[in-house]
Amino acid sequence: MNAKNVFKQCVLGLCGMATLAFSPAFTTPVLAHGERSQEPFLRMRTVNWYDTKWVGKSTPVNEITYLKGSFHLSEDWPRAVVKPHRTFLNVGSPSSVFVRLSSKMNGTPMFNSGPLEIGRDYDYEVTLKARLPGHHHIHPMLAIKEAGPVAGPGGWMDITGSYASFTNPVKTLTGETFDSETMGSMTGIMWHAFWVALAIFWIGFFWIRPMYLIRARVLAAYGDEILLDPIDRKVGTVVLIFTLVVVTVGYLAADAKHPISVPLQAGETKVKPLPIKPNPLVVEVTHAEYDVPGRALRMVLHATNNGTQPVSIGEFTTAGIRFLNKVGQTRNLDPEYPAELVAQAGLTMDNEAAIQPGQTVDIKIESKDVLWEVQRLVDILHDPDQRFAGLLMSFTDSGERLINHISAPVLPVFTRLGM
Ligand SMILES: [Cu+2]
Repeated sequence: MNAKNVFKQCVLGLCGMATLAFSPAFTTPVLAHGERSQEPFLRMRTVNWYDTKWVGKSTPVNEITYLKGSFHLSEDWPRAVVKPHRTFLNVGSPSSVFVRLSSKMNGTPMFNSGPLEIGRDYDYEVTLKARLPGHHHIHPMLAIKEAGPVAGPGGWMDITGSYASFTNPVKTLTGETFDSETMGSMTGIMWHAFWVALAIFWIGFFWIRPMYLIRARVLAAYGDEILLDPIDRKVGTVVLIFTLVVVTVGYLAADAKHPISVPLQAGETKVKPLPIKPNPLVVEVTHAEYDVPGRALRMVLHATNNGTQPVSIGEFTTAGIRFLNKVGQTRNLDPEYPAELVAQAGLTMDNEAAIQPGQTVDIKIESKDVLWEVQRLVDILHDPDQRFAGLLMSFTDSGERLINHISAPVLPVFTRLGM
């Protein structure tokens, strides 16, 4: 059995253990991996994901698939969260079930991190190569420096086949081809084993001459002077010199073997946001409240249609969760979107009529569903600034989709008021 096979057997063994450890969790149908515990102000008021597509519900090992969609960076970005000065587009998955071959934002490669603009929109596409077979919950994810990763909506993607047949050949700029799955793994294992052995020797040496507890008591009673044994000093000096020599020789050897290397994350990606589309619909939230027993966010929208066509509201989406009415269902709902994140008839309005050109209306709109509780978005009511944000999607008669970012403070209410 060669090094390559040893490494693959280790990966399979670890995955097997992980599957066994987590298998009881998969007895419930829509269990994911903890995204609901992310604070709702982060999920609703930073990255507003939309049009997420998990391309290829089932992909054989070694085949390519995609995760794509769009997001808007909320104008209501919380004061407590660091602004997106440095961000990195990633995929949230249970371990490296896919290899991310490339990620692009508005067509720009995103192998480096870079700044993004609040209030603007971005399209993204991540190219994934299937690696570990299974039924996996996959999220788009935007890592924001000093704020953490913000996960988008999760959808299931299956990988079929066998990991044993997985290869990931990479051609370097110097013309060499190697399998990145196994390249350098024995070197990594060797260095881990070496440092573990050195650490065991170091701890073991002080362990047997006398035990820690005895040393601690001597230290407390008489100070450290009488603990300094000449042999301790000698061994300490030898280990220090040995470590420095090993690190230096190791560095020089690696540098001689691979003289041309490109440090990752040395640069910065500058992505242009999508152009701002003219939006004839102006929307402002003049009042918002969350009905706790009714599980409904109720808003009063002050909307003006400055366009030439009637506009119908069809969807309110926040944190990847979608509240739709009939208009939204027919005009905007991709049937592949995870059903557990959609409130099919979750959006109602006191006036369903389209907003006519030149008209200004005050609409009472309600997004009502148990998803507010299930997805733990109701926790905004425990925040010091009780606010929500999300995207309101409306449609003109000619089929154009208008997206308005809306946000407002939310008042909790416990009885249904006459809204
Ligand atoms: Cu998940």
